[in-house]
Amino acid sequence: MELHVLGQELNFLELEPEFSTLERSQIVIVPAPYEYRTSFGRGTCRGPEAILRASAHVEMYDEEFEQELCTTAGVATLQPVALDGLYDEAAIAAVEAVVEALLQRGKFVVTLGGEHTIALAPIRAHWRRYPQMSLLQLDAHADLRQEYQGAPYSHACVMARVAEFLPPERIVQVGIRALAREEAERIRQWGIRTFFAERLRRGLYGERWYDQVVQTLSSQVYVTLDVDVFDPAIMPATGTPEPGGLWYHEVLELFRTLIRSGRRVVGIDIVEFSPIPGLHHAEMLVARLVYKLLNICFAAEERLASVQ
Ligand SMILES: [Mn+2]
Repeated sequence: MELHVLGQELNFLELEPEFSTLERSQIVIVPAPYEYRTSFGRGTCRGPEAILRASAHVEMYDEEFEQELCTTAGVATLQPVALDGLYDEAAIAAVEAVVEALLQRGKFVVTLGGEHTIALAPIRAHWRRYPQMSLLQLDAHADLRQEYQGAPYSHACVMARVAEFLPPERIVQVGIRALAREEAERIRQWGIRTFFAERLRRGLYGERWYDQVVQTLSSQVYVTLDVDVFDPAIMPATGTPEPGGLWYHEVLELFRTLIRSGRRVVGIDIVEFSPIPGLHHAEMLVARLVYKLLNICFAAEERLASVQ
């Protein structure tokens, strides 16, 4: 498969060719601007481009790990996957083929959506490569409806589609605070581990809820992060914002806890970012998040222990 990267003026972190060719880079960003069945606010197809544009203002140096990961590991950014005229399974298959090709080359892949449905593509590709993996879903919504408005490929159903191939007891949800009765029943029936935002705030998972979450995960973890997991105060730019969400530092601490435990993140997608023109803090949050999560995932366990 022919894969083409974006040039310096458009790529993640505005990286020079020296640090952003496909051959040299360990990390590859895949923009997947899919939008078909958003139900409330629209615009998530413009998410990847806004994230990449904002990333030009992200510092390459990470003060926590005292490194410039982008120059040591290299980060390539692919041209957006061409999704015009492709819907549901056809769009998912197009992105899946790209992620598959990258995994075959041994790359660490970050997929940028687009609506949550498109996460099915990297999840399936990673699951084939890491059949024992757990799936960590950071989200305000359970996304476990069998169908939504008659569509089984709605963003509100993505985890129900995942549960058709990945054993549902390996799905771990964090930050959930809006779900339908059928989804609550499915969580119980299928044995999905769900950490509700409200219970987390009430201390029902202990003071360090991060540990409780991490203990439910297997040694290889794929992460699907819907930006509506964040509180709308810091992340209003998403189709279906819900009050009472997580804070930026909490999501980072969850990742640190995960890596410190010796588990490995095998891939990440970040979906449902829907830029609001002129609202720079939201796009900066996602751009910083992508880079910071990479820094944490690429830091050795000992490194994390020493900065604890
Ligand atoms: Mn979602």
